[in-house]
Amino acid sequence: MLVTKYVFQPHGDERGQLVALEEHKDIPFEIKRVYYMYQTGEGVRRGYHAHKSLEQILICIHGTCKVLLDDGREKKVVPLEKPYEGLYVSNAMWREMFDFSPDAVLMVLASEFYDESDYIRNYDEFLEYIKTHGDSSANEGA
Ligand code: T46
Repeated sequence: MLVTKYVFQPHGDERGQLVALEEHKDIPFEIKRVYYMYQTGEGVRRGYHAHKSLEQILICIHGTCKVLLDDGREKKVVPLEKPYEGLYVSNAMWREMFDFSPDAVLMVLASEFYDESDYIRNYDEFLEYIKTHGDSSANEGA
């Protein structure tokens, strides 16, 4: 499984750091939605789903967390520890987010508006979906 982590350009000066993200330039899709999670309780694990078509970039802009990626054949755990790093998560990829530090803010840039019908929330259904739809097309060559 290919894991794509983007390293964004921080524009630092004596005042501090600034990261700017533009769609189709720093981010490989049109950004239709931004959401973020914070005050995640100790020991909480979120996600437990895949998406049929949604592509996302996960950025832990404060604190740290980990993301489990599972393409149905292989699992990888990716730590997110830098506010200038973004993890690309393709469609047809099971994801779980965990090990949030108490100060973690996980921001997500998404290629589509919120649509509950795009979620696959059952792992067996996910494996079936992979079988019938083949590999994640969005992840190929990423
Ligand atoms: C994903 C991972 C990384 C909305 O109303 N609009 C939204 O855009 C989102 C993302 C969520 N919600 C509502 C739906 C639920 O009632 O917020 C509540 C929590 O969402 P959910 O349980 O889906 O959160 P996670 O952390 O399990 O998953 C989220 C995203 O939903 C998902 O697309 O890839 O973060």
